[in-house]
Amino acid sequence: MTRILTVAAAQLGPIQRDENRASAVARMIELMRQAKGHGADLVVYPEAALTAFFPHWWIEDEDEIDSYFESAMPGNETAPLFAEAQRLGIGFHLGYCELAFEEGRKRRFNTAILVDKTGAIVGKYRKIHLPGHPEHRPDAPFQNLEKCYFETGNLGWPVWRTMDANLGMMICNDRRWPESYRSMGLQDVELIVLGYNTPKHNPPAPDHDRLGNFHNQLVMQAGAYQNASWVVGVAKAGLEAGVDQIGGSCIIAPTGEVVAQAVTEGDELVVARCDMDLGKSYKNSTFNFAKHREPEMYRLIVERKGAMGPEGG
Ligand code: CDT
Repeated sequence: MTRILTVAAAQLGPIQRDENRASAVARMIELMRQAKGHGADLVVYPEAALTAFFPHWWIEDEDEIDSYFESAMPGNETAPLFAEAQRLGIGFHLGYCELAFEEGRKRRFNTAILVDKTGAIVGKYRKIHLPGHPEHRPDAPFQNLEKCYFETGNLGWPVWRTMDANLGMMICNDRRWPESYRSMGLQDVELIVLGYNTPKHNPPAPDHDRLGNFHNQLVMQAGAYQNASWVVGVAKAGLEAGVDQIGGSCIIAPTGEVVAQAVTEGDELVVARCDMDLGKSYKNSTFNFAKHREPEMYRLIVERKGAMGPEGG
């Protein structure tokens, strides 16, 4: 019997600075209802989906910083999203900014959760690759202060068995790094979901700007193919508080092919029926890790020994 998971990528257009969570959640619920109409089992929302992407601004006031974080999930404002998902019998993935009290102190993470069709949180991931810079750059057109506002994620890359499939998560910048995919590929992941907030302009390297959409797709298609997994990447797109962000939310098959893609920079749903067994032939042939992968050889190469003899290359 085939294992079809119908997945909806729920791209969000910009959330402006003065838009409250209730409004953002209402937009997400509208997309969730559309997804249900398409027979979706799982809806994937963007990174930090509840507010404008505040790491683009320098904020000094601690209370103001905290106001962009959730100290409970679900909390008062997100409870309607959970209730609707439960009513519709649909799972979802949500990126948000998490305020935690751990090890006797306040901690802030860029977090994502996986919620099953009963409304239960079955998985949590905290972003590991935090891009940008920790210090205020007053001369830059906008900031990229994730290193200032978040701690590095401390939960690794687990893979969860839920909805009859092996699911994993990463967040935005993680998608540019092969080890994010590989860590889950080694756990037989079948579907990786992620959200992103990616400015069209990269102030430290403006010559990369023309390639923003290409690189977005390149890394996710490569990660999907090399690990024989579905990858679903979902943007918060468009002009948000003066920062223009790419769209291009897409659903990518384990073949590396894009099977569905958003065409706007606003709220938009794209849906695909994803066969969770589609990656099997790749996992059993080209990417049979047990047969063809030689971790010991990689270690020797890194240590500049190995294939080229004890003198190194
Ligand atoms: N949110 C996030 O991680 N954004 C980064 C911007 C980096 S600029 C190349 C991203 O990788 O999309």
